[in-house]
Amino acid sequence: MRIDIVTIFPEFFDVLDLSLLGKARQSGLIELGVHNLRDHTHDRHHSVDDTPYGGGAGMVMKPEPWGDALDAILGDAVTVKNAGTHDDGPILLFPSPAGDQFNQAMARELSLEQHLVFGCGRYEGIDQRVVDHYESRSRVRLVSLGDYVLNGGEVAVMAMIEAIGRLIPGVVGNPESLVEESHEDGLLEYPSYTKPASWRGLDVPPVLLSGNHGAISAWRRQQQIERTERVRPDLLTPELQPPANAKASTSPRR
Ligand code: JCE
Repeated sequence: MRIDIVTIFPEFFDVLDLSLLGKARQSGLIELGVHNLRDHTHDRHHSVDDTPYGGGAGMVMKPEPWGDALDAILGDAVTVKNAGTHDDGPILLFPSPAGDQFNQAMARELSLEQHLVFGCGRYEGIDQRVVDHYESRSRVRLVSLGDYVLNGGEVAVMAMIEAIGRLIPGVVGNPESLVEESHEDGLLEYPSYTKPASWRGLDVPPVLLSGNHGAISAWRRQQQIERTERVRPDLLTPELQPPANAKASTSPRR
């Protein structure tokens, strides 16, 4: 997978040299390009922002540097929208509190793509025409990490790249550890324990020391269900959850 990021803080992404994602880059599973938006300005002060039309607090990111930066990444690749395959050109992703909420299903879908391009906004956001323009040239999605406001898209992109990157075959050493984790089966994970069997007066649940693998599986499943009922009952009522996207929806097309 190729991932490009446009940002005014390229150093932010230096940490992607580390750990699992760093190894995936060294082995060529993930190809990463981090681009400084200011390299696509043409004025003496390398301005990326300006005052909002109509007034209001704060500044808005100017469209021209975004256009130049994204054109340089997309090239003149003609993209066919919604052709239904995963090789219809790059997907442009803009973190935004107004986006669809990012989740494990979205991470799964995006992990199948060949090319993701992330645009990191700052200030009060990016001139709306940037999204409007690229929607006519490629697939564009606004994505939100959750219902809180960040100062810009960088932290959101970091989280999404970690969630997506670990789903690419070969990035995580043991693929079984992917299946067992929270959200992949719609339930939270069971509690985990390691040695010692007793610590500060707290004992590991005896069933885990029993060697009875059937009993262990049943106990873990029960723990998952109880935990999910207690802290995330919404996960147990799928009809209350919005579909991850139109394609994944089981309801008939309108
Ligand atoms: C961002 C800002 C809206 C005023 C670019 C915030 C995503 N889940 C998320 N929370 N926050 C974001 C996010 C993403 C990109 C930008 N801001 C700040 N957003 C209104 C200010 C600017």
